[in-house]
Parts: sequence; structure tokens; C-alpha cells
Amino acid sequence: MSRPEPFPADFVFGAASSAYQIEGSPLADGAGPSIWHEFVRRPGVIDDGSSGDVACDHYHRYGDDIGIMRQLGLPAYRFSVSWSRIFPDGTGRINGPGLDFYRRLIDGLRQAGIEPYLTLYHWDLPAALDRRGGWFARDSAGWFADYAHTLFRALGDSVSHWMTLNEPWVVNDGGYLFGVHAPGRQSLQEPPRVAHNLLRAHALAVQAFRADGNGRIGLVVNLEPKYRESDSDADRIATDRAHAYMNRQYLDPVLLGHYPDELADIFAPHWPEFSSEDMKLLQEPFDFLGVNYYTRSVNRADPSHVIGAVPVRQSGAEYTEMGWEVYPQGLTETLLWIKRRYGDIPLYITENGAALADPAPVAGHIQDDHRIAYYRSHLRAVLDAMAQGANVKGYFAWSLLDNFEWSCGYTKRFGLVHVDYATQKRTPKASAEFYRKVIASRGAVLFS
Ligand code: IFM
Repeated sequence: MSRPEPFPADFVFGAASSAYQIEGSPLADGAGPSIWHEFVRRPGVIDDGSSGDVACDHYHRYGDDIGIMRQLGLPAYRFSVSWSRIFPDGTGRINGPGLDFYRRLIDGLRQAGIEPYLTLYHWDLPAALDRRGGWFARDSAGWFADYAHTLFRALGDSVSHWMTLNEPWVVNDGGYLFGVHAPGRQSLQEPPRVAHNLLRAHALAVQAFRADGNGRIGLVVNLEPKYRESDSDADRIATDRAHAYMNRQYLDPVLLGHYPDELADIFAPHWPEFSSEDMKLLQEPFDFLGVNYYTRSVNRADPSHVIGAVPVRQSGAEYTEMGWEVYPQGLTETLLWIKRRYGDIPLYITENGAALADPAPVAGHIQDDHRIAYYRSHLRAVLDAMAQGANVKGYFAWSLLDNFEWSCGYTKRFGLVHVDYATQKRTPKASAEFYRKVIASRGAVLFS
């Protein structure tokens, strides 16, 4: 008797990556520097002092990597384009060889029967644009729309799924509030306008897509359900603030037409009045929402923290190497929360995965059972949400390859495929084989 196939036939499985984290050769073939290329050169900002200069050398090895995707039976691959490979100065002159790299990648994917899902911005702003104010500059929205428009025209015949921004919350929180990510600014004044400009950029790109693009376009946010440590008023207010700051800041404006009230409080006296024209622009309809899910947080009030809340570790809970609690039911909750609050927008899980200490290879085999358990529980959580009505269209594992994990450098490994950074040898882990079976059985293996 054949097993039931829990995921519908049109559900898309894939794996995800991003340009700076895997490509290497950031200045090759006429590319300009990005803010990450410059940021990693500051002493002390990356845990192991590393950079994305070589990373997984995907810029040269993309053909082999497509071969690996094919072995895994991946129907889709989510990657990002490095803006400064296309526009070395951020705007103006187009760098043909940069565009050619992505054409080769996309052609290779298509020839292998793998559907490309293209993210326009995964954190690597051209450094030239940072010198013009970066995302704090109101002009940034137009710079991004022009770049997006160029890609819609150049690649629109072979890419049908587009994502504007990856995790605008991280861009702003890491890059402009706390300075632990590029461009390393630490400001209370900039983040409200940075958030607004990011969302204006997203909306203008969607408008350009409607005028000159093919297929479907969406926004990718990272979401974490926020719990409170106690029922005290202080913890309740703090948790509401954490939720507004991380989860609602980038969704309420685009889907409901206003920012959460808590933000004015958090950023007082720097919270600006935004014009009604701007707020209308932000509501430009888009086709799907990408959700990156890793964990939840349990919050305690802490007036000394900018947001007024700090996450508290849970005793007895399991944590990944990132210090993130393994909490699969949070994914179900998050998907259902989106539907309740914002309506029935089609959803993709655009990232989900875990950095875990992998066991040493035995005869070239890496038995990462803990990662298999993570994927199993989270894929089941997606099915739970779907059974309760969440409109989930696809799931992308983070990540295809071990890669450069931003301020953690190469100290954290999220990959389905192990990368030996000294030799660039790729070794699929046991989790890759498990994911292959998930895809081949459309999820039946999750229950065996
Ligand atoms: O590696 C990152 C990715 O670039 C964005 N989402 C979270 C991942 C894990 O931290």
C-alpha cells in the first residue's frame, strides 16, 4: 500500500542561500564593494576574523553546486543577487559580466530542472550607496527600484519568483541600531526612517515589477513568536513592544496601512510623522509573503534595553549553536497568526534550519541526527499549520551549504551540505539525504 503524501503536489521544496554568504570573489569581473566587503575589514567585528572573500567559492563552483542540488532532487533554489556586481557604484553604469554570472547560474538551474527563486536584496548594499547615506537616505528607495527594474528586464524571461528584501528587520536592527552588521551604525535616530525607506523600496520595486516584470513577487520577513516570562504588567508591555518591533513593524504598514503604536514609544523622540502618500505607497499589493522562521523568544521587561525587553533562556529547552531555542510549534503559531491578522496571503517558508555542532565525519559520512530532528519537527509544524488553514505554498531549507554566518564568520554551520573551507570539498550530510527523501515522498518520510 502506498503511503499518504502529506504535502500537496504543487507544494514547492527548495534550499536557500545568499550571495555574500557563499559566492566569494566579491570584486570579480568589475563588481564594486558592498557594505559587507568593507565591514568585515573592521577589527573585531567578525568572531573568527574571517570574511566572504572566498566563502564557498560558489562564484566559480556554481556548476558543481547545481549538480549537488540535482542529486538532492531539489525542485527549487532560492539565492540572492549581489547588487554591486550589477551596479558597481550602486546606480548608473551596469556591469555586464556581473549580470552574466547570474544568467549562467539561472540557465544552469533551469537546465537541471530547478526553479530559481531570486532575492533582490540580502543585506549587501553597494558601499557607494552607503556613502550617500545608505538606507537612511530617502533616495535609497529609488536606487533599489532602479536596480530591481534592471533585473526584471534582464532576467524576467527565466525567473518567475522574485523577492524584494530579505529580513528588513535584521538589516535595520543589526546594521543601524546595534551596529553588529554592516554598515555598523549605532543610532536611535536612524532606524525609524531606515525601516520606512526599506518598505518604500519594496513597494516601488513591486510597482516596477507590475510595469515590467513577469511572475510573482513577495517580501521576506523573519518572524518570532514573542512570549512573556510572567503575567506581570511590565512583562506584558515589554513583550508587546518586542512583538511590535520585530514582527509587526514590517508587516502592519504593508498589509494594514499603519505602523504599530508601540514604535513611537520605543523610538521617542525620533519617531517621525510619515505622509499619507507614503503610507498609501507602502500598501502596494504583492503576491506572497516569505517567512523565515528559526525560533521563539520568551521576554522579560528590562528598562535598560532600548526595546524594553530581553529574551530569557528556558531551562530544559534545547538550543542551537546560535543560542536559539528549538521551538517548532512556534512555526505553526506564526503561520496561523499571519492568517488571523493579515488574511489569506500565500506563504512560503523562505528559510528554516539550524546551526548545530556536527559530529566528526566517519569515512566521509556526517550523521547529523540533530539537524534531521530539527527539520522533521519543523516540517511537521508546517503541515499542522496547513491542516488548520494556513496557505503555505513552499518550504526552503536554510541552508544548502555551510557558509559565512555574518558576524559569526565560519563558526556556525547551517548546511545540508558540509563545506571543507580549506579544500572547498562538499559532502552532503545525513540531513541532505533525509531532505531528499522528504521531497521524494512529499513528506511521507516525516512519519516513518
Ligand atoms: O544566515 C542567515 C541568513 O542570511 C538570514 N536569515 C537567518 C540566517 C541564519 O542566521
